[in-house]
Amino acid sequence: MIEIESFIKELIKNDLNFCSGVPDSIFKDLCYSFEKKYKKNHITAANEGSAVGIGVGYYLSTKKIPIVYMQNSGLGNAINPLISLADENVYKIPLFLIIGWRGEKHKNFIDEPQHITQGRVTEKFLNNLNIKYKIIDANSNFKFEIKRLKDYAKKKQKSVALLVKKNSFKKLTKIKNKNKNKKLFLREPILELLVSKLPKNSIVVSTTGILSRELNEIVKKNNNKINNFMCVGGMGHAISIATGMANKLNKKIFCFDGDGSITMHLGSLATSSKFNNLVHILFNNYSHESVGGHDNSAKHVKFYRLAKELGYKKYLLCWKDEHVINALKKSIKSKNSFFIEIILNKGHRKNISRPSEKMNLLKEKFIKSVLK
Ligand SMILES: Cc1ncc(C[n+]2csc(CCOP(=O)(O)OP(=O)(O)O)c2C)c(N)n1
Repeated sequence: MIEIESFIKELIKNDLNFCSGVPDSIFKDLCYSFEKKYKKNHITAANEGSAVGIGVGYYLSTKKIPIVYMQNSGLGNAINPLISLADENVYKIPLFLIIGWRGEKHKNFIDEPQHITQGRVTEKFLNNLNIKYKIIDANSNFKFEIKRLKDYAKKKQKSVALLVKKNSFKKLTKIKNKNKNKKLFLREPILELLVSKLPKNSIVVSTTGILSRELNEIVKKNNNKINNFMCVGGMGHAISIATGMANKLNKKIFCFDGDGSITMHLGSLATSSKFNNLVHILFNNYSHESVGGHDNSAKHVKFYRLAKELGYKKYLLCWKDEHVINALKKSIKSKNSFFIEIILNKGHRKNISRPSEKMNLLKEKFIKSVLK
């Protein structure tokens, strides 16, 4: 396996002194090391397209090649600035991409449904984009690959990519990513509380990552008391799905969102806030917990205040059970768009199950109950 320290040393030796990206579980410890080692030369981006933009800005001010890192799910977000801005037919700005390969085909491993197609088309994407790439795994000669790609990017002024397989990097032994404020609660009991207080058959659209898995278990335990649609992919779009539903249905639509996800496509709130039957609940643990607990780029943002500016008519901040119960009650009665921010501790159970049913069947079941 590749030692993260040697890998970073090699990047720096090749004058790759700056990085921006969105964290990924495939190389979560590497993302930590980027935060720790690159310090001011590291910027966590709101989304992968924005990471490309930040990289372009770095190049324009230094004429040096930036590292842009992401999970392959984020390629879609990155493609627009990659091909319409950094591309060889436009400004010819070289980027050194490091991409985590979810959904890579293994003999004994099938990834989650949202990663299957993305995993299959990742190499095709890179080929179509005319981006030279190298695949690395635990046994790769990474020093050779980094140098070769970097030299090519510099000479041709074109972007290159390292496509990283699962389990390529050795785990770090010391990671301090616990959020120690014991007074704050964890998300799972709050989800349980919310499900217990929501009216039967409430419609909930839940965000990408562990929140949806926790909610899925809770809903099952409660005999499908609510109708939950899990936005398993399309990170950041749960609120837009809820908006599309709120526009068509004459009932309350709840969206359970995460801070990383809400940040990714924040502009969507200017649209969702116009819908008076929408209740947007943000579970803010200040981190991308699902992929390893890295800091979110928006730790300083007071989302409940921002929600007001973006048009939500009611907005509340909660950090205790009684706040949550009260806020939910008010939102259920309200005739206005409603935003609730819940401040949480980081942390989740290690054995939360994944949905076992086919996504398509879950969708059919969901629509059937919505239309009932
Ligand atoms: C476009 C895209 N980029 C990155 C990912 C990987 N990813 C999945 S969940 C997640 C973190 C979500 O953070 P947040 O919304 O704060 O929820 P939390 O993980 O804290 O529960 C990330 C980065 C993804 N699925 N899609």
